[in-house]
Amino acid sequence: MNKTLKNTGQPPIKFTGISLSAPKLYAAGIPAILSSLKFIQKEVGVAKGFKLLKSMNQLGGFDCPGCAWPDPDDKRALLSEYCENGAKAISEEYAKLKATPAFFLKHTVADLLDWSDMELGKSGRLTHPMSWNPENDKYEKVSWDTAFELIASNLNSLADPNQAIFYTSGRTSNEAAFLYQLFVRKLGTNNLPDCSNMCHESSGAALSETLGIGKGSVTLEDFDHAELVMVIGQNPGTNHPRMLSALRNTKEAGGKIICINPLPEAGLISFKDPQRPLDWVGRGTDLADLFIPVRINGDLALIKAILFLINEKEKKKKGAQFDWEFIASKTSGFELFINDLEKQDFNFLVNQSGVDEQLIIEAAELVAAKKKIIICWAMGLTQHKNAVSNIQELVNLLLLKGSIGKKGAGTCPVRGHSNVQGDRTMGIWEKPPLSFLNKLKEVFNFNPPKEHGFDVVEAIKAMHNKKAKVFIALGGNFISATPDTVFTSAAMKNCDLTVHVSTKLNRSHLIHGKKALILPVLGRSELDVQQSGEQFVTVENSMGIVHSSKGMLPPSSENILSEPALICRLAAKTFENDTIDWLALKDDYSLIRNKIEAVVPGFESFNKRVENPAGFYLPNNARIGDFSTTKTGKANFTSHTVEPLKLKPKQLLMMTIRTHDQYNTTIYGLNDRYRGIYNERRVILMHPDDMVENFLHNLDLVDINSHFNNELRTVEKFLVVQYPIPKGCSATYFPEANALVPIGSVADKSNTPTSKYIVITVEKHQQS
Ligand SMILES: Nc1nc2c(c(=O)[nH]1)N[C@H]1C(S)=C(S)[C@@H](COP(=O)(O)OP(=O)(O)OC[C@H]3O[C@@H](n4cnc5c(=O)[nH]c(N)nc54)[C@H](O)[C@@H]3O)O[C@H]1N2
Ligand SMILES: Nc1nc2c(c(=O)[nH]1)N[C@H]1C(S)=C(S)[C@@H](COP(=O)(O)OP(=O)(O)OC[C@H]3O[C@@H](n4cnc5c(=O)[nH]c(N)nc54)[C@H](O)[C@@H]3O)O[C@H]1N2
Ligand SMILES: [Mo]
Repeated sequence: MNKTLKNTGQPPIKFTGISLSAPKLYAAGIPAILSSLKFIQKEVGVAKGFKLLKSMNQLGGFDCPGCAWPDPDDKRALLSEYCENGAKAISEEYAKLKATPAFFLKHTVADLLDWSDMELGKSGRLTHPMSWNPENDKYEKVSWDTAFELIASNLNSLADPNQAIFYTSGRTSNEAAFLYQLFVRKLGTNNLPDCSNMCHESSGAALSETLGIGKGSVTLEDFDHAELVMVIGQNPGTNHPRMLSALRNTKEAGGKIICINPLPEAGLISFKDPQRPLDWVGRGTDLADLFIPVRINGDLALIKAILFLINEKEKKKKGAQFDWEFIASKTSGFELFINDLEKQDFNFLVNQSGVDEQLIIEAAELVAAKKKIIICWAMGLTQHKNAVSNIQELVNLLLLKGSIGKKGAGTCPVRGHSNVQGDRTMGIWEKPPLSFLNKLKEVFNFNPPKEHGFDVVEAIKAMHNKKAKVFIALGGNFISATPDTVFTSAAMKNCDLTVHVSTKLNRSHLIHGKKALILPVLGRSELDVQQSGEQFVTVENSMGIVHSSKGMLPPSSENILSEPALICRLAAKTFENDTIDWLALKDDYSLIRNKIEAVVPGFESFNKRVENPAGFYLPNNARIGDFSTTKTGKANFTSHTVEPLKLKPKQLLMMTIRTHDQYNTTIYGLNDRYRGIYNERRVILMHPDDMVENFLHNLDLVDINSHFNNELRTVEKFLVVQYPIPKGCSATYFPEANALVPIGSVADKSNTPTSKYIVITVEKHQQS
């Protein structure tokens, strides 16, 4: 099937039998518990499943491989810190089924390309290192030594180390990440793209410039003290379910919540806490005091309009709105900012936000009276051309209110992968700061390269034009997660060698270079025993707490390695007689932590402090109101222009979003329960008026064209689903629609693909 499609890296077109119901108005509750139990029973089995849940996110247990939302610092009741999607994440990781060499013997790569993403993942845990044999188009078992020799000889024969690319996904532990970047820099390149480049890179860029730290400033406790929490461009009910408890705490302490999202996501409206049986029968907690259905990328205009109204109020009564003392002592650039704000045309802003003026007035009223504000955001803000501006405009709001560096207030970029923030701290970054490189030099006695490396988009382009020849991925699913699938697919196939360090089979293993390896590793839940005994690793959550994570179940196979061991053995093979004793580091992870302590600020007495099972906070200048790390030495106001939306007739904006049954490219199931869309992923959510204008009915089959500059990209056969989405906006699921995200369409400054802003037209599919 789909002969021409499947070699382009896109999932095959298979329809699974859609059914629809009304979108849900609350998140969690009994359906969430039932759904978790179903997954655990099916994928892991009851006994092991219960053992897993008991240990997940508990003090001394292992860190949930799902999202990066933090756990409470102190009390954690049995089973209390799991959520439905955490249960799915762990069931998916510790699967009963195994993708053994016998499995690969049965299926050629060409055959596997016909499998859906869900089917690939459900083939089970990888058990042996595998090497692709071009003669029979199958992956075959190899020894670890052979695999390492192949990689080492390819790396050592490159004319320039910058011809190799080393991707990282955000599940990698601190220990593995630190070793990996050390290996890569010792080799001589900063080509360390990571999933962050597609995720919160825009947040990092925006916050570093304005507040002098690329991370958020709040702690979990701040939610108990906030007068107002704004949740913008984020779907916590699905992607960070444990965040709903924090929002509930805000409400119970008398705080207000504003949600800004094109979609009325269930978790934004109301929440029934699975840990509170009384909630199950009642209404639960109403979360949003105000829900604003912003147009896709209407946020900058919307926030500016709110600030405009607040400034008008301030002019009437000085000091009622702005925190003048904070502005005077802590910030820079206020005059420029306020002059620019006063010049704005309010009606233009209202118009560009796509929101009724009345709602903006209500939002301004809610913001007006408050001085302790937390702003949370995720991909709905970061994956736009003007993503950095979006976030900096939010910073402007916080600065006007003096709402940062104090209890109950601050920035909360809600991170995705469970250790994506830690990986950055460990140096997984194509643009490492000089201070970090100098420390590496001092501690390890070599000259790390200073030239910046490739980020994700640049890496794809480099492989496409054959400047890069070796691609190695520590986790992740590069083909399906990156933009412009057809282009990226051609890029990967250009490589001489592609290597994937993975737990499960995915499409990136099937769209490969001239030589290809799959190297299986331990997951979070598994016991990691090395020469010096049982090991644990460490991770950093969304709020900068570093803590240990220790697996407890027997490894899925005796032939798999831990990530740290894999990197050490590869390094030892690549650099013979190296000054770094890689094999000793592998035997005892506390030695790796000593090296981290020597290089990375904030990790003093690392091994000692991590003995506290709740972990420790890393230093955070914004949290304590110290902005001396910015260029001006103060927190910076910034001014941003709202570009008017220019669409041609029939063009719509499209965002690519996650369903309730997936973890990025890992598809747990086919239901998007909260949105009432069951058993199908190939859908496009549309406003009824846009359907009428295009002569479309519910469940019509359409092709979607993406228009960027003069380029045209098309995907075929999506089912139209009428949905409460603002007119002119539409939504599809990631990764099915990634072929529509142009490689050239990226955010200013962060170079993040604009996965939430794709200009499309739809047309009825013509049966050929
Ligand atoms: N279960 C589960 N958990 C996950 C993940 C997962 O796939 N599954 N992924 C993890 C990762 S890596 C990440 S980064 C996070 C992602 O977490 P989210 O950012 O919540 O994920 P998305 O599905 O991309 O949803 C973006 C939300 O932004 C809204 N949105 C889109 N465009 C706009 C816009 O222009 N303006 C506004 N205001 N809103 C907009 C969408 O309607 C949607 O509700 O979750 C993490 N946690
Ligand atoms: N269109 C569109 N594209 C997007 C997004 C979007 O919203 N829209 N979101 C972007 C975002 S926010 C992100 S973060 C990226 C995600 O990009 P990635 O991180 O590259 O993708 P994942 O789907 O999370 O990776 C899943 C694979 O990781 C492997 N894996 C799982 N656990 C482990 C482990 O413990 N160790 C190792 N070594 N491997 C493991 C498994 O083999 C699994 O198949 O996608 C981005 N792409
Ligand atoms: Mo992410």
